[in-house]
Amino acid sequence: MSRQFKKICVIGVGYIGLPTAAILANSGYEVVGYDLDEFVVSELNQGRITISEPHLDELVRSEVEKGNLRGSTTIEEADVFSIAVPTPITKDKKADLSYVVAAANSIKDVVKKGNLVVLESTSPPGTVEECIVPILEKSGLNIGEDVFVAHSPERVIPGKILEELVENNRIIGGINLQSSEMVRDLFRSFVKGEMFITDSRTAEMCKLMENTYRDVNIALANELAVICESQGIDAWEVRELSNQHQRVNIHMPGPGVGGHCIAVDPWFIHEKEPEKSPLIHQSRVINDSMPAHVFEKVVKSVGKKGKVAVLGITYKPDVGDLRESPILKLIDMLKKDEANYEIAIHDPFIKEYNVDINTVISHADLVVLGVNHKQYLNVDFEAMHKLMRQKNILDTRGSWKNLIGEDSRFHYTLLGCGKR
Ligand code: SAJ
Repeated sequence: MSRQFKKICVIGVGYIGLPTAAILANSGYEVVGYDLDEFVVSELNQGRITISEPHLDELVRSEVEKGNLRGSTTIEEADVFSIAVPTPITKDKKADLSYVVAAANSIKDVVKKGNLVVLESTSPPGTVEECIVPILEKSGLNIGEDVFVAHSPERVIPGKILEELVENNRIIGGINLQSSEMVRDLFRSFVKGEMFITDSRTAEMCKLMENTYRDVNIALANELAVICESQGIDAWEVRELSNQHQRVNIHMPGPGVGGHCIAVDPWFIHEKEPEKSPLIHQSRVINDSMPAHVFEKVVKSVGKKGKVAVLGITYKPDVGDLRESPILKLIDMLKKDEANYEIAIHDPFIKEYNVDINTVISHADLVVLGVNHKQYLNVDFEAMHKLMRQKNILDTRGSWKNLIGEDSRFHYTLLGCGKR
């Protein structure tokens, strides 16, 4: 625990703020989770969590019981303010910084000499310098001398947040060296990874580029998939063989990119430099076009009627997170089209759809594997075959290729494969 700080106010107790608050509490600090959402705060004060993340409930319950962590709907004085609010995207694909602005405004009213402000939320380059610092200056304090400010982007992956908060390397971009060093001292209490110091603009760009790197690579894989479908080639085989080369890492094609990060962050770069980011822009367009591509495959498989059973609707495997899920977009298309589909959904990670899989599959004309949850590797294909009306399978993840790809009793379509 850093001897410099005792009390930490985490602003925004959502996907990042809540696990961060719990870990800080567990590291010996007095932590207040400040959030405007009264329900979230009241649940927190009863030791309950409002997001789905493995092991977080136990940690939050125990820290609340020990009195190290509590929620509040009003901002309080503290030694450190950690901003972990959402930075959503507007309809015209611009960063909506209203939550960051609101957070900075609330800090401005209680900030004191010696305080540290850390922005964890993913933000366009320049947010710390051009948005947060000017607001904090209204407190009358000298920012950089009296109050220290840095950006240290969170880079944890949903499903492994608690583990990655501790194990991941951190980038710390202060408005000056002292700010960065103060964050490093704070993080030392729980971070086992390496910590790298830079300026705030660079830290902002690093985070955006990490997710953009993934997005561009996934777009390349998706483009390969579409090309292979018309060239009579299996993109999955191309990927497997090409990746034998030591300098090649082709990502996985799929029904599109979901989640709140990879599908959003590239826009924050494009917004700043629209003329200079055609590759980043085109990658977003390609990935966003994938649900419609899958929809066309549904129509090709069963026409515009019949029962479609969708297995897996979360944005990625083995998490209960639906944010920006491309499969939900596909389901919207199936519902909206003039077609007449009966849609049945199964997903073990979503309470509403954690239903009997046999009922979902029963009399289906098409089964779409939407997400490759581990559980779907153990599907009883004998039973599936018996239960289905027409034996059409559409695998959007390449998961069932080796299980039923060669089974002539099914009409198996694989996204990215032009061989069958
Ligand atoms: N996906 C593909 N093909 C692939 C890999 C992923 O289609 O080869 C799809 C997934 O199905 C999913 C989406 O991309 O729909 C994103 O999934 P993901 O697991 O790659 O990433 P996220 O969004 O869960 O988390 C990312 C992570 N960033 C990087 O790996 C660079 C995480 O470390 C970040 O903290 C997180 O974004 C964030 O909060 O920014």
